[in-house]
Amino acid sequence: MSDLMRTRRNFLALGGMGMLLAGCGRGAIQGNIENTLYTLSDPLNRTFEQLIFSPTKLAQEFRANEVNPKSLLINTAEDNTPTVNLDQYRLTVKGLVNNPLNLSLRDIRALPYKSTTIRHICVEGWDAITQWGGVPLVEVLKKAQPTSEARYVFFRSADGFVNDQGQRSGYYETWDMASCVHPQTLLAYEKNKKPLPIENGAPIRLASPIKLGYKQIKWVTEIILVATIPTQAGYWVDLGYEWYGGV
Ligand SMILES: Nc1nc2c(c(=O)[nH]1)N[C@H]1C(S)=C(S)[C@@H](COP(=O)(O)O)O[C@H]1N2
Ligand SMILES: [Mo]
Repeated sequence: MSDLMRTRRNFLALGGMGMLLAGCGRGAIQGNIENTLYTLSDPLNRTFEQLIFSPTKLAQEFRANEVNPKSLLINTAEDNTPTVNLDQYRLTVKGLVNNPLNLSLRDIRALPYKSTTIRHICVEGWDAITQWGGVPLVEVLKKAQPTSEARYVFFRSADGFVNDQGQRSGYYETWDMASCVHPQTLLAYEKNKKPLPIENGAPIRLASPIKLGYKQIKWVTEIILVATIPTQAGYWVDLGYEWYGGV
């Protein structure tokens, strides 16, 4: 982990969250989520049905000539790029849904395609204007039909590694439903108009302009709809990073 990451983590750990947020001029939604979550009515407590009919503010998009392919650095925990057999690959969607899914790459490519050219921001101090193509996550969720209890979406990925205690672990993330149904949040299989390279998360990764880099989980294999944020909320989040991870 870089010094920047450590500094940020220590700062957050000092309990300066409220001050920090006030200083950044950001709303309470990015604050101490554990304390504020259940008192906020908007938008973290809203159901999928309510959210898909709510107007959304779009994030900035860029022109094709603003893409700098070299600026997107590969950032993989433990440098552990998984091997994924594309023929056997399945994306499962389960949990609090009326219609669990088990999608092949063909199934995913048959869903509505969308392209976004957005800025990816990593907390390690770099950013990259990148084009992503894929299916809006909301389209997959619509097919799965979240129940009225579903509030968060947990993602599991194919990369794995062994931690200090010798336990095998993998990258995982949890997002709030509003960010999942955001029209610029994609399950991407294309980067800069080419098939997504393995190191960037092929066959499927999350790509969204409204969340920081560590929320953009690569090699997604499982999407599980849940009612509350799991104790293991995210790989970096469990190491001290802010859960919401908004931009
Ligand atoms: N599965 C998985 N997803 C991940 C990571 C990871 O280590 N494993 N790293 C995250 C971080 S910190 C960033 S900045 C981006 C980097 O994406 P890139 O490697 O395609 O540039 O992926 C995110 N998604
Ligand atoms: Mo990152």
